[in-house]
Amino acid sequence: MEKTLAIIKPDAVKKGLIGKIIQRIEEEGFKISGLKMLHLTKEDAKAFYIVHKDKSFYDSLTDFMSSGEIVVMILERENAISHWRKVMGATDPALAEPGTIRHEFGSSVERNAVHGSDSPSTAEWEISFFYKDMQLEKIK
Ligand code: DAT
Ligand code: MG
Repeated sequence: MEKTLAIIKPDAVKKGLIGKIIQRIEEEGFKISGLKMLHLTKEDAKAFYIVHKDKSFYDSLTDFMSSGEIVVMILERENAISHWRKVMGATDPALAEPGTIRHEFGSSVERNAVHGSDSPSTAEWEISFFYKDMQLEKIK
């Protein structure tokens, strides 16, 4: 089964949406094979979003992502990567389709409630960013 990395971002955690988002994930047929809550430092957030280091929003995005608790999950399903991106909706909640998580719960392009990997190589890199080899052995 394909795996992807999902994050419930600080805005959604602060709004008390962890339960609703996890319920949706399970209803969509994902198996949650890793789950933890953590609070990224600014340095952690900069490392995770290094691909965006030259973007104008990098500083603000990494401030936001280190502003509170997040919930990090490994999701497994057939076509997990593309299916999770479909359930999340477009990056900008204003453009996200009704019924998507970002349409329902996002409040701006930056505070868009959830993250999802965008390709198999990104998923592999993002999963290993949060889960070290020893932990991964245990959830195979
Ligand atoms: P996605 O999260 O849909 O994969 P992305 O990888 O292009 O989107 O950007 C990563 C995050 O950066 C995104 O979830 C929110 C933030 N972001 C993207 N574009 C932005 C913009 N124009 N202004 C502010 N934040 C932005
Ligand atoms: Mg992305």
